[in-house]
This record gives sequence, C-alpha cells and structure tokens, in this order.
Amino acid sequence: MAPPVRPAQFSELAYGTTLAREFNLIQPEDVMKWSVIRPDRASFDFTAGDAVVAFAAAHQMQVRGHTLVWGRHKLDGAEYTPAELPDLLHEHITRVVQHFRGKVFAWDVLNEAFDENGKLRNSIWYDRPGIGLAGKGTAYIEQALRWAHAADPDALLFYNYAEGEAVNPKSDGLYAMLKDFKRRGGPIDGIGMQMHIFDLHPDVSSIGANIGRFTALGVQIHITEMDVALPTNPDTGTLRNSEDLGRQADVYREIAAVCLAHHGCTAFQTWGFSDKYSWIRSFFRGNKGAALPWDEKYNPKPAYRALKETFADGSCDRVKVSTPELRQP
Ligand code: 9MR
Repeated sequence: MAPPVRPAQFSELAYGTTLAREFNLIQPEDVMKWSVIRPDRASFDFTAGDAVVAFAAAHQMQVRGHTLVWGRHKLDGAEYTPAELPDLLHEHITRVVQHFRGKVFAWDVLNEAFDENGKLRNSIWYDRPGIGLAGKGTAYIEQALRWAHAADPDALLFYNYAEGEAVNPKSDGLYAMLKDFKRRGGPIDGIGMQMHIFDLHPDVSSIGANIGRFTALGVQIHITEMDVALPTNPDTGTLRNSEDLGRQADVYREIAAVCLAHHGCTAFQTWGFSDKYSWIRSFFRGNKGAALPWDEKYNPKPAYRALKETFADGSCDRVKVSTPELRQP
C-alpha cells in the first residue's frame, strides 16, 4: 500500500483492510468540500483529498468526488463581495476539478439544491447575478455543470440529493430540471440519490419508479450515501430492538436489488461502513445509530451479508460498490 498522507483512519488496520478488501469505489465524506480544500480565499489544500486518491490507486479503486457546490458551504475564511461570487465559484470549480482530473471519475457537482416543495433552495449562489441567470432558478446549477465540464470533459457530472428518492414533489422538481437540461444538451450525466433511511419501511416501489423515470431520460443513478438508522439508547448506544438488525438487512437488500433492476443504476455507496464512524449518532444525539453494515468493532452485521448476497451474481461488474472515506473520529 502506498502510504496515504495523513487521514488517521487509513492507517487503522481494521479500517484500511476492510475498505481495501470489500470495495472498488471510494468517496471522501468531507475532505473534498470547500471547508477543507479552501482554508482561506487564497489557498487550496488538496492534501487530504490526495490521500484518498492515493489509497484508491493503491487498491485499484475508483474515486467519486464530493462536492463542489452546496448551499451549506459557508465560505469560512473567504472574504468576498456579492459581485465577486461568480468568479470565486468559477475559480473553485475549475481549480478543484482540474487538480483531480483523471483521478476522480465522477463529481457531485451540486448537492441538495431543492427544497421539499420542489422549488430551488435559497443559497448564496442561487439567485446571484452572473451565475443565476435572469429569473431561472436552475441557471446556477447549469452554470456550475458547464464550468465543471470545461475543467474535465471526461468526468461524469452528477447532481446529488436527499429525501426525494421516491416520487414526491422534490423529485418532481428535479425531474423537471433534468428534462430541461437534457433537452438542451446540458452537461449532466447522473443523479446521486443519497438514500439516508430513517424508518424501516421505505417505499421501495416508488423509489424504483423514480429511478426508472430518471434513467429513461438517459442519466445514470448512483446510490451515494445509503445508511439505515436504527433507534438506539442515547446513554449506551445500544440498539433498542435487536430484531431491527434483520429488518435493516432487508432494507439494504431491497435497495440494492432495486438498483440492480435498473440498468442505469451504476454505483451503490454506503455513507461509511463501520458504525464506529458515522454521522448518524452525533446528529441524532444518540437516539439513532448502528446504521451501517459493520458494527463498531468491524464485525459484519446481517446487512453486510444481505449486500454481499445481492451483489454476488457478478453484477458488481456493472455496479461499483463503494463507501466514503470518513473523517477522523
Ligand atoms: O457526514 C458528513 C459530516 O461529517 C459533515 O459534518 C457534514 C457537513 O459537511 O456533511 C455530512 O455528509 C453529508 C453529505 O456531505 C451530503 N449529504 C448528507 C450527509 C449527511 O449530513
């Protein structure tokens, strides 16, 4: 293994060996975000992102990049006037995509731009003159995609989103945008469906219908961030109902199967792989957790076996199976 430059988890034996053994695709959870890459306006720090690329190269894995434009990016440390924002974003997308050119095969160019009602979310980018073109809310998205395409014409460009995995107003809004972009030849190759699941009975047939209508427009689907949160006791982190592990496995199996059932669904990622490192527990203050296929000690859970069985028929040739590189504990 080529020595990765820093991220502590790569050198954690169980972490590194599990990752290298089980996956053929890797995505950074945080280290390609603005907050890490742009410590201040003048500098770009690619150290941690390069470590992900080095780990992937050492283990014959591909890399997905995440993410170039997100309304939640606070631009900490970047001083700017509103009029400077278009150039700042253009510079950011160009420098980052060019840096990873030939190393990152697909980018989440944009993340979570729509509200639940299917309308565009307000953000520092959305209605900015120079990026958001007159009166058209989706114009900044198209502009960002065009800048990314110019920086690396070979990279696949994705819009990544949450809570619209099934057919609902949010995915309807996205569908309308996608149809418009495709009709006019906009550079979008795929939709990232995050697939964070918080109840144990997702509407899998509606998810399938949604994947079907997107892929019919000629884009790929990547399942980008799947996890299945279970109720836990906040003090101990233990499961409230141990039988939930079986249902969790079924949910992983059902989503993996619905991906395989659609030819355009070409990657399946979980958001982490061991419960030792997952955003769920802190986000839900201990009331939810245990969302991933391995437990905190890297023991495979029923969910792992369900995924292994589902992807065991050679379909991995088509569907890349992945997990993100995670932040430090
Ligand atoms: O898991 C990520 C967490 O470590 C970060 O603090 C947070 C903010 O950057 O982002 C989390 O990942 C999110 C991902 O980037 C986009 N989809 C939702 C994920 C969970 O919040």
